[in-house]
Amino acid sequence: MATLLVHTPNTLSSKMNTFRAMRPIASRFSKQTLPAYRSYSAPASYEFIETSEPRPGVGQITLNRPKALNALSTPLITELNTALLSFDRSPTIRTILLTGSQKAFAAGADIKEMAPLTFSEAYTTSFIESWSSLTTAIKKPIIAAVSGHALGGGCELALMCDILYCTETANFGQPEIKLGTIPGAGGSQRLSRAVGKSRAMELVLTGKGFSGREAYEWGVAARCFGSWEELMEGSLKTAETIAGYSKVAVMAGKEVVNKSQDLGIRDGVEFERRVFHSLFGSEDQKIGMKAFAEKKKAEWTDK
Ligand code: CO8
Repeated sequence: MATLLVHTPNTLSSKMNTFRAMRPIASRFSKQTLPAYRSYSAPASYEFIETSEPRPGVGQITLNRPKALNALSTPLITELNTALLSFDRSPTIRTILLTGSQKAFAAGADIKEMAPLTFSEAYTTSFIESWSSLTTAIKKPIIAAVSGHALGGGCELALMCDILYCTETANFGQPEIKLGTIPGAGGSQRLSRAVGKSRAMELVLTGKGFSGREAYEWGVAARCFGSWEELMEGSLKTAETIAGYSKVAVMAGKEVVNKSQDLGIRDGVEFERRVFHSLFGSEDQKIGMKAFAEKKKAEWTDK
């Protein structure tokens, strides 16, 4: 399997077609072929990431390209997309944790890979389009645990996740301006929504970094922690908490919050109410409310 997952073809167009490439691979992970627990702990399968199941229901992906501070190369992103999709399809994984090392979440897109790229190559191969597939293809919640550098594409990758936790000293930023370019994976859009136009403009146009503490104070991060150990423990705890709820309700919760980023308040509230109504058709709504009334722990069926 390792040779299939480490995707290093010669042509740029085949390199960029990561999302198409990962489908047949991910489809090999069928319910029949995998054991029920720790089914996705297959560290030997990947070269640039590691996967594990550190807590019941929690799938962890660790970016692991230490010599390049986890710079996001196409092969790394291919592996990341493959791992995300297989966790998303897993019957046992309920929440995903995405992290890097203590030193670097990711120091950006791989500058050495991008340097020779021409406009026509980037345009005709939709360069990096599939890098954002986690925002559309993955239905389970993704928590980003960020320590160290989260720059350029690394910052954008963290911003794509559903919940962002970081250390106080994490180093966020969109330094692309220093390389003669601009953010390309949603940084200008997601940062503007998170921190406001003026602050986002300052960050994008100066390339100035911001700390994990600032990320927390500005609302980019949900929480910040004093140490790497606390970050990982806090992130795992939250992941485990979410993994303990009904899969149906969690998926619906993610869907409605994400819709708020696309819709105006009136349409958003309407959409939320429709999804809320639809949950009265789930078994878990009956189970959850009955368990409350009977002062019992709900045993979810995910139906
Ligand atoms: N790309 C490729 N290699 C990198 C990158 C990168 N982004 N960042 C670090 N490296 C490599 C270095 O070249 C070096 O390799 P080598 O040992 O072979 O020379 C190794 O990692 C260690 O780096 P440093 O020696 O520079 O380590 P320092 O601790 O001195 O500095 C920094 C750490 C400050 C993080 C520094 O490495 C740096 O400034 N890196 C570049 C940061 C940057 O500009 N990032 C933005 C890139 S552009 C981008 O991300 C566009 C986004 C497009 C969309 C992406 C979608 C997900």
